[in-house]
Amino acid sequence: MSHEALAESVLSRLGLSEANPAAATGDGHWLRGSGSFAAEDPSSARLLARVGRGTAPEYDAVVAAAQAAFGRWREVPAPRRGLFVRDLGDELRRQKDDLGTLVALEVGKIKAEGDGEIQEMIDVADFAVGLSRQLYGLTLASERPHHRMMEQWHPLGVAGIITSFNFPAAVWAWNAFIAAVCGDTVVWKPSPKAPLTAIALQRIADRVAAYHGAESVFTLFLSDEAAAGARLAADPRVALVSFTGSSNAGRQVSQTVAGRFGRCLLECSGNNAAIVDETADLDLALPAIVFGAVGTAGQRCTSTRRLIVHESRFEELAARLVDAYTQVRVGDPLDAATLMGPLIDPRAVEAFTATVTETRRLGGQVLAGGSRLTRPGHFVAPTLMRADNSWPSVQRETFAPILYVMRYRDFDNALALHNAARQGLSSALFTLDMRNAERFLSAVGSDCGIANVNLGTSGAEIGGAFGGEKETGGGREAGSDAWKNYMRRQTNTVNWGTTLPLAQGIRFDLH
Ligand code: UN1
Repeated sequence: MSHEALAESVLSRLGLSEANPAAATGDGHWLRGSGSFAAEDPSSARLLARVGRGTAPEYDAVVAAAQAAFGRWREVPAPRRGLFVRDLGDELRRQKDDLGTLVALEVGKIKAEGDGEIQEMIDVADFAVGLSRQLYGLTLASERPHHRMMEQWHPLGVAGIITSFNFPAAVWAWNAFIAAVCGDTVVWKPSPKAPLTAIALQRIADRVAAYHGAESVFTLFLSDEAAAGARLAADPRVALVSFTGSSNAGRQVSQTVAGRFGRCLLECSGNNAAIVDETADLDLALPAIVFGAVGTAGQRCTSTRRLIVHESRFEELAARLVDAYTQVRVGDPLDAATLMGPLIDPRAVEAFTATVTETRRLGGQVLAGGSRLTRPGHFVAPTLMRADNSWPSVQRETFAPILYVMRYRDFDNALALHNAARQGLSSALFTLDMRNAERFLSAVGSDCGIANVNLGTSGAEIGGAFGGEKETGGGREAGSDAWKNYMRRQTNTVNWGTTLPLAQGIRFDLH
């Protein structure tokens, strides 16, 4: 089937039309909004569909619905809330192929990665279902006789989820599925560059919610106006704002949320590096580095952007990378032979070109790629450059497939280069030396939220807590105990005795 014919049939099977609504209150009602914006296919620059623009009235309707639903949902026992997410996960299993294709169509990631993204949602659903029976609190030892102290976790409120185009489905699931089992309700504000995936997912959620009395647990608000995210950040009805996007935007969101004592969960820019030491297995390192740098066309926050190579291995690895880069098939994301699709839009291509030019001017040398491709759609060549870690272009996160390679002499030097970045999301070391490996993972090693040995910087499993330090924002999402971000902790003390002993030995006798 041709790309166009496939697009048409997938869109119609997922309930998308030429003109789509702007917002959903999660109980089967959709709102049109005022005006509209375009959803485009980045691999052809052609219009896929139009989407309504949500404005203040639609926003208020959505938040009001989520707020009212919270009043009910928080009383539903957590394991029952889990059943809703379980059925959602099953629905995603059934529609994985179509949804994976939609992600590939809308944001240009290759079909295998589009499918992988839906699998990531299914994995989170499974995790959340298990979690729904494990929202444990502690029982603590009281210092007073005949007292019991414990900790409970209660639902928090409405969670606002702002997602980026690059993971238009999975990052919503990381947040929304965990929030839902925790008893929160959700307002989703997806990227205006990926509205169709959001609408398709909301339609599925609406159908499943109707079976479970979970109406308005998931709601959706679409807009291409920058003010939409700011409105969510400023809204005191929104207890938690989970933001994925650039550090600059994240800084704004977090300052606004902090100003009203709201809670914020940030997953901002990364500038991830991999170190290859003198003992590394290059057969293993090579595909990991190429997938990390070229996968999703370098548009993951976990993408490998800097490669720090021991001088004894530099020439060999550089030559093998150049060879691999020239073999990466760039093209239609729906073609099974393609390894790299387009960038998201013309602005991303401009940022790529400007960054390559700037790095060249600073003295950088292009080893592979370096230019945009002359074909319809927003395609660039996977690019490998020799560069210096201190250059401003290397210090910035450019959402494009540019990998900067640099050499080092001793491991101290490698670690210093590695940590000399403002961002701190993901990191990797390729080594067979256990001392280097352990040091990399130690308190004086990688300063990132994610540190891997003998695998790449991207492609984390959902079972771990995902997020990073420094300008990445400090948030942790998905697995481990990230659920605690979506709940409020309450410390309880019960006196089952007949006297009133005070803590800290204070005496207060009323005579
Ligand atoms: C992101 O780029 O925002 O670890 C998320 C990964 C994916 C998630 C990336 N599981 O690369």
